[in-house]
Amino acid sequence: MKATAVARANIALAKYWGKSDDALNLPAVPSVSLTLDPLVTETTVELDEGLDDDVFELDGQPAKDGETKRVRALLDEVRALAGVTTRARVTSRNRFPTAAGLASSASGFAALAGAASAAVGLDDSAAVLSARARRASASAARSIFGGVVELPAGVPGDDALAARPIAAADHWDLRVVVAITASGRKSIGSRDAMGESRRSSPYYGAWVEHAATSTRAICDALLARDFAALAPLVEQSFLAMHAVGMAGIPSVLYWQPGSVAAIRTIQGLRADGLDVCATMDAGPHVKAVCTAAAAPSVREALAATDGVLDTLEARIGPGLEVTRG
Ligand code: 2P0
Repeated sequence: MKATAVARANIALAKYWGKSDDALNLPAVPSVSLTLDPLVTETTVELDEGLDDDVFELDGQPAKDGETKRVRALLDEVRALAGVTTRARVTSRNRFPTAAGLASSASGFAALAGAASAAVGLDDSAAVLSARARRASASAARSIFGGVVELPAGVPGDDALAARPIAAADHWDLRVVVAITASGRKSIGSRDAMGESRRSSPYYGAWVEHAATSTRAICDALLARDFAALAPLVEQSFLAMHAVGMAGIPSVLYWQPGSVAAIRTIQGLRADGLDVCATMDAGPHVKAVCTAAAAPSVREALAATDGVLDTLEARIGPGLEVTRG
């Protein structure tokens, strides 16, 4: 009645932004990501007859009510399937700085899905765990798998939607150098921001329409290990996502001066012949995706860029690992 799971953060090269079904948390567009090492969340779920309610501790502190509610929803789902009513103690630790702008919700809900299922005695497939993690946070569906992972767009009502691996972690030795450009919490969370985009951005329809073509081309470039083809497509995906948000009312503008400076550094390195491109998520930090050979120069150049406070480096890693007991 106790299990521990480890899952890793992921970074989307083709971005998820917008939902086709809010109740089932289905993405309106397909996305493709790299699972990242060593950006790990470790989560233990232990059923405890002595508890009146679920308890969720995150990084050594009692979690906020909103976070506990999302955890409880996932626990309720697995308890109902297993015919169990016992409350659970959930302990989760992020082994990476949450300020790095690499969503801990992805690794967190992937690890929770794995640990909760094993703790109640279910023997779920990775696809079932991915669909369960998706209901909690769509990017978490991708962190169930290692390597290069695709989450298709969801058809409204399709509650079985899961991510799927399209290449193993050793397919291509890519690195991700994160340039941290701000401290503190971001202005608006991605869930609210993507909702605003759907409601009020004039570019939302074009974004959704273009996503299938764009994601297919990004998958093809990844599978062919074709960096020259990949780089402009990855930058188009994040720039289009941010443009959609910026054009909403209220506008969602995550960029800081250091974000623009870091993008210019990355594009300058590419013009000089390095295999590197930029991407950004729902925050001000810039992530450089590059080959292993380019990584030392990329990190050095970003660390020397005005407005970049710190850098960290990740590589492609494995999927969910679960231990019972
Ligand atoms: C992504 N993001 O593809 C995109 C790019 C942020 C920018 O997935 O509402 O926390 O929980 O499904 O998964 C962040 O969104 O949103 C995200 P919910 P989630 O990585």
